[in-house]
Amino acid sequence: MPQFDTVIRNGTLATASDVFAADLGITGGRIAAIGAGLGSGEREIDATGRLVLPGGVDAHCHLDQPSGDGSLCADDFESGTRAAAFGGTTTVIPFAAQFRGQPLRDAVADYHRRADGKALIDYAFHLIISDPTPQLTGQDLPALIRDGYTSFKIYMTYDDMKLNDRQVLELLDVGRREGAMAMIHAENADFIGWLTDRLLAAGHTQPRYHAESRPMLVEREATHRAIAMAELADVPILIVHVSGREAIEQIHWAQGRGMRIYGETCPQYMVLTEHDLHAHGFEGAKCICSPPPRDEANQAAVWDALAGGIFHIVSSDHAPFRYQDPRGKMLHGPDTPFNWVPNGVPGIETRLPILFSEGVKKGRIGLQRFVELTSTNPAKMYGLHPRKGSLAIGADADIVIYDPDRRVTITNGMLHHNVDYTPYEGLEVTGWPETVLSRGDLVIDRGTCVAAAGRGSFLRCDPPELAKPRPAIA
Ligand code: DUC
Ligand code: ZN
Ligand code: ZN
Repeated sequence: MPQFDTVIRNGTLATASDVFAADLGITGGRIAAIGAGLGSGEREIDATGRLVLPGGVDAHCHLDQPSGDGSLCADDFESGTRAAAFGGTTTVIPFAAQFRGQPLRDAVADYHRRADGKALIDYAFHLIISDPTPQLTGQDLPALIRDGYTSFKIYMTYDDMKLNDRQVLELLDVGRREGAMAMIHAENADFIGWLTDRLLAAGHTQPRYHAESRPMLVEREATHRAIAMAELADVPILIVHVSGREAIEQIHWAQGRGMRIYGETCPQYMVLTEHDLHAHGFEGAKCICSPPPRDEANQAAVWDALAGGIFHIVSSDHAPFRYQDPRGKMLHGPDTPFNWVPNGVPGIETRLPILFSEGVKKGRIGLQRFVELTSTNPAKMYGLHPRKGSLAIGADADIVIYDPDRRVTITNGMLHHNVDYTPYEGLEVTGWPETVLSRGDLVIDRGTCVAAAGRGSFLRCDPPELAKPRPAIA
């Protein structure tokens, strides 16, 4: 009689703190044992020469998220979570976005309908607040936080989403009272509007001008203001998708003053530059995202902050829009002006491989730091730890068996999202996820998806420990 449902044998286990040789036993969807020479399993997986990692937690991705401009989010919860799983991610936290005028509960119900019966892996939701009425701040948001939606995103830009400073402060105050994590998109909307009008008036409509309409100082100013608001409200915040040095300096400065300011960055800021927006014809639109990719010096600053501990998490910010598509990047035809091009790049499947190859393999970060940034910290940041994000007895058996030596040239044809391009076409990486388990179930078996849509479960998040204000010590 086998002792375990599954035993993963002879692998090298890596957590945020340790790397060691061991077998791992799974029973009832949870990790039941870690040790040498474990008893038999009903299923035996040989992980010789492989890394055994906690499954990735992609805490910033957009799935089946409608926008007001008529563009279409190319991935729904089925294609998006399948692609995520192929890339070694076992938990996603996309957004339930509120339209102005929409009751927040209705937005949440809408996204549950979108996810239900489709997701292949487990998922939680962040809220996006675009209309912070007294009803929302007084009743609806606190109730949802108590129901397990313990994080919300605030936009300082985008006309249909942006909040003014007073509204941001009101929301940070709710987060403080109820124990939720606030994620801030930090770009100054008026600066962008002013620069955009000048560029368009000069006839500069091509994709490359997207970067000129949102220079680093636009992000630096908003990052500083967000930190000041967090200080005033006395609450931790996370600055999402940080693109370069000047914003990093603001976060580092705040951390140096003892503030709980967290930072997220994404692979696009490690391997793309604004030069990619200059590509021939309209091709640069493929890399339009906000904030935009910067230059090599900013890439180096991002790597320093990853290695030096300033960043806490690496997410994909997967925002999938098709290129050759009137509901995608070519929303207003093949010469769509930069300010009408849907913002975002796909990257849910390539997040781990790019960070592993460019980071671990090239010696910029260690393996434990890789696990921390891609799995453990995102689980902690959003109240899912220790259930997710670690290889610990009793944790969900969400596991990636990773081939650290497989050499892959990324092409869109090998990816599983519903997008007709990848911004990483031709990028050579070393290391790729081979087999992926979610709650002990095989999802990806040596490169083949064996899971059914709808097996993923909704996760209620706890109030994150990291969202707690610093205690006042007399
Ligand atoms: N920027 C965002 O803020 N969200 C989606 C994609 C993007 O580029
Ligand atoms: Zn954003
Ligand atoms: Zn985003």
